[in-house]
Amino acid sequence: MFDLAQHPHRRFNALTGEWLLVSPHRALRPWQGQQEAPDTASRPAHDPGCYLCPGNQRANGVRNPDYPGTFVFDNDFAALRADAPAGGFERGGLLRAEAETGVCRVICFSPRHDLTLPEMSPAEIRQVVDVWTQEFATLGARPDINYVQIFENKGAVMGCSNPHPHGQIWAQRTVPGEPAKETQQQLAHFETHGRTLLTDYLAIELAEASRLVLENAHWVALVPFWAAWPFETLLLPRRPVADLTQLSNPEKDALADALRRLTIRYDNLFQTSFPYSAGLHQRPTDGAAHPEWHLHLHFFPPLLRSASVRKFMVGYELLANPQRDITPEWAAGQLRQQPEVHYKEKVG
Ligand code: H2U
Ligand code: ZN
Repeated sequence: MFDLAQHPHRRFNALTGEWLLVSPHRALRPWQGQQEAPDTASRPAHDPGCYLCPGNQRANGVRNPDYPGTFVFDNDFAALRADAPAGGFERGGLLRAEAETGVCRVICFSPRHDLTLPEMSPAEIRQVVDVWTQEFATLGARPDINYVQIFENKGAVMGCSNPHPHGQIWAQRTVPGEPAKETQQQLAHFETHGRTLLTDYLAIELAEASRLVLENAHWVALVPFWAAWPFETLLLPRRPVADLTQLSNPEKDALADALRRLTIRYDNLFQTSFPYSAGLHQRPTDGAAHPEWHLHLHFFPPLLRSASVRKFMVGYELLANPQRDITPEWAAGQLRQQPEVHYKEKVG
């Protein structure tokens, strides 16, 4: 009898149209590999050497204002530039290149150097949601911007260069690979069923309940059936909206609440500042309404069984497709068990 919890199988990612391999029995294998140093450093509220703290000088010499809440600026080392020359390159149909233009921004979530999202208040996180919304609206309205990617790298293991709470925005002319795949999958579903793919997916997950992590009036966080990273989650609104600007005030407050509670659970899981790359997926800003698009947030955390053991995508994953050992259902159960009071608050 086939059992999702025990037997090797592959799962379909309905959002991207790709498959992943799940090997539940491998979770028991001994670990003699590399150990990460957990992030236990205590930080000052203001670090004179931090290029994101209020009043400090950045790498390009500009001084940050004495900002009281969030603060957004153009990335001084932007990967995309609005004024890059147009043009392209082609050889025999196989070597192809196109000039790409865009804008990169950095968002400080808080003036406090020592905080992270789970340690901020609901009202402070709501300010972050509002900045994301404004930036999406302004950048997305530009004729030269057809996609706005908002994301956060958290923790040194995710390549984050600075512990000051911050995220980034890369906005560009073309729709990049992941949102392009999701557009295709969501469009196909919407054309067939007249409802968004994630509306129908959420109904199944609410009925099954085994992969749910937390809920509030407007949002649900769950470990997706097709999760590739150990504690990967998807945070999605119950109402099918295509982008942040379509959210009501109560929905934005509820997003802040869900973000806070989810990231607290992450930190509590291994009693550490839990590293991840996370971000929003929203409709392309190409002028079309995109009713097939159902906005959502992905969290991709690398930690596997403790703060010191992380997953790498190597070997089979690089050459074939993603693979995981612990099941999404087991991971969801672990996250469900976590309290929603931050562990630092408990001891402190
Ligand atoms: P991480 O989120 O991966 O740590 O990146 C921080 C960004 O901040 C990075 O893209 C930018 C870097 O280019 N940055 C500035 O814009 N100004 C600075 O003075 C330093 C870093
Ligand atoms: Zn700082």
